[in-house]
Amino acid sequence: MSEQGERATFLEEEFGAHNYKPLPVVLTRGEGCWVWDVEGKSYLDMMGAYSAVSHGHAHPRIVARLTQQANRLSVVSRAYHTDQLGPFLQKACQLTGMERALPMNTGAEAVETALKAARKWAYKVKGVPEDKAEIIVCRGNFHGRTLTVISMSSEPQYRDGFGPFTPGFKLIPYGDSAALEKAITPNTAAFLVEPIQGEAGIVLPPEGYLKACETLCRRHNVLLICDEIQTGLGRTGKLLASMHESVKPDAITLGKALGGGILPVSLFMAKKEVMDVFKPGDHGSTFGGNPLACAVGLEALSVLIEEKLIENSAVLGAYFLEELKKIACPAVKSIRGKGLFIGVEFDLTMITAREVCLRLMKEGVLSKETHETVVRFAPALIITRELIDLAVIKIKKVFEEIAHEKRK
Ligand code: IF1
Repeated sequence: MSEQGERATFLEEEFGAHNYKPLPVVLTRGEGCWVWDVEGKSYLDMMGAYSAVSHGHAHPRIVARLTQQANRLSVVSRAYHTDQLGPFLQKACQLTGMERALPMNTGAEAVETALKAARKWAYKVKGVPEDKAEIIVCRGNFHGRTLTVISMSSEPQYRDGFGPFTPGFKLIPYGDSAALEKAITPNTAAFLVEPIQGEAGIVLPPEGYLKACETLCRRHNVLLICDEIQTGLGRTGKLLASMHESVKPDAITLGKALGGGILPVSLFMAKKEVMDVFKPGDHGSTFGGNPLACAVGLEALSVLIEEKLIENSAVLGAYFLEELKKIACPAVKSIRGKGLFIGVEFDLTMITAREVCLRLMKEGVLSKETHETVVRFAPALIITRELIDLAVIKIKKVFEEIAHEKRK
């Protein structure tokens, strides 16, 4: 690594918290599906910041809108109206079919907002006794890193040393609607679920699972809340992953790509009956709904539709998945995904996903492991067939190298 790279990593090590273990690469520039390190080496970004860069790096329209708005008005707080918030919320509601939206910044904040709304709806509308509301979530969930959100987590590392935890959550197996029915009580406020579990390793539930959960929630007057922060905005080949089964959640959370690959922008969205439990002063955020974020968010939604990124995700995602499945490698246990949301699971007795990512990095492909066994591929939705073919050549080289080593 160059002196510049060494210095950058030293400063991160010396002055930063050690809450990540990044791959040994120092990035300095990004454009479209490409990023460059400080030595000038280019990489295909096949992870897209965990689906936050669906529009590609430095999308011209989004950068232009960002610059224009930044030179006009960025942050004024919600103490006043602005000319950017209403149009952004309207567009988001029109596209998703939700009736109302509450703007926040990060995904975890949108999830926290969802939890507060669900509990307040349980007390004020459903009639659950005060402080008795229960929220059901799935084992293997990932909804963010705040204390209440990790209180719902089944992942020991995400909880270790952070107790005491927020009460009121029930964990059930993912993909099992009978388990949901068994867990529902008269005090159940909501069922919060990822349509496809991302962090767990791109885990797809059985066909019809989400639809069955929707039916159960309706029958028992339980809110169905889909966390679409990673699966939403075209990532799986539909605007929302819940649309694959024509499921209409009572509420959703959006984030990541909503910020156009540039800013943190998130939304909690819901039907009026749920959102209207919030009265002035109940909830808020300094930066939530700031005009700069709204301008970028609106442009991100417009680009998503006008550049047909959702359709591209469906078509090229299917193509990418098929190409990956053609690669023979005994260390690969499974290849799964929907749209451009793909995970390759490796046999840990043969190789770790991190080792695979290191080898991919040397070939000029950037990805990231999850839970030691899964390499995720979630490139920008602007990707072309040519770039997928280029990525497949490099991925194939690494997978076949591994196959050769393991056959010895
Ligand atoms: C990390 C992965 C992890 C999310 C879903 C809410 C949030 C996320 C479905 C919170 C965030 C990020 C967090 C980041 C790595 C990445 C991630 F699944 F995407 F790969 F952690 F598992 N709901 N996921 O996926 O959104 O507050 O981060 O904006 O924490 O390391 P956030």
